[in-house]
Amino acid sequence: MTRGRFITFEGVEGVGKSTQVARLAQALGAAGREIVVTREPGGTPLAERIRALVLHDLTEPMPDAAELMLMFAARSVHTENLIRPALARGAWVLCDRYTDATYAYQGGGRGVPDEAIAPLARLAQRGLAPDLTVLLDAPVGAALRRARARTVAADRIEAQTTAFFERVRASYLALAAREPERVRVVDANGSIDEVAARVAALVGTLADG
Ligand code: Z5A
Repeated sequence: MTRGRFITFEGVEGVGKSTQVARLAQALGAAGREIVVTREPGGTPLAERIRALVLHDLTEPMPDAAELMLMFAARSVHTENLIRPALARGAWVLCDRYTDATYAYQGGGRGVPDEAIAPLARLAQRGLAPDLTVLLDAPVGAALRRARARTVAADRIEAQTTAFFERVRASYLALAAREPERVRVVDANGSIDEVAARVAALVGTLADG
C-alpha cells in the first residue's frame, strides 16, 4: 500500500483555509481517492476536548506555556490516532493548520522562542511532516474582514489585536522562506474559484509523486 499524502493549510484567521480545504477535498475525492479532512487543534474526540479548553475556556488566564503545551497535547493525539493511520492506509489527509501554526501564533504572535517549540514538535510528530503546506496569504486587514463578517463569536486567540496577526503573518512568510520546497505561498486574494485554481495547480504536482 502506498502511503497517502499529508497536506496542511496555513494562514491567518479568515484567509480562506477551511473553504479551500473543502474545495480541494471535493476535487481529490472526485478522482476516487480516500480523503480525510481534519483540523487543529482538534480532529479526534479527545483532541477536540483539548481544543475547547485552549480556545474557549475563559475561566482563568492561560499562560503562554500552557497554551503551547495544550496545542501539542492535541497534536500528539491527532497525529497518532488519526493522521498516521490514515496515511498508512493510503488516504490523503487535508489538515486545517498543523505545527507551522504553533511557530506562527505561539512563536511569532506570543513571543515563545523557537527553541521551546522545536523539542515539543519532535515529541508530538515523531518524524511525521507535511508533504506540502499551502500557506494562504493576504493582507491581515482583508483576512480579518472576511472572518469578522461571520456571526460566530471570537475565541481567545481570534480576539487578539491586528498587530498580533501581523506578527503571525510575518512568521508564516519567514517559515516559507526557510522551507520553500514544502511551504508554498498561495495568493489568497480574489474569488474562491480563483484561489482554488491556484491550490489545485500546486497539489497536482504531488499526485504523480
Ligand atoms: N492555533 C494556534 O494558536 N496554534 C496552533 O498550533 C494551532 C492553532 C493549530 C483555530 O481557530 C485557532 O487556533 C486559530 C489559531 C490557533 N486562531 N486564530 N486566529 P479556528 O479553527 O476556529 O479558525 P482559524 O483556523 O483561524 O480559521 P477561520 O477563522 O475558520 O478562517 P479560515 O478557515 O482561514 O477562513 P474560511 O472560514 O474559509 O473563510 C472565512 C470567510 O471568508 C467565510 O465566510 C468564507 O466564505 C469567506 N471566504 C473564503 N474565501 C474567500 C474568498 N476568496 N473571497 C471572499 N470570501 C471568502
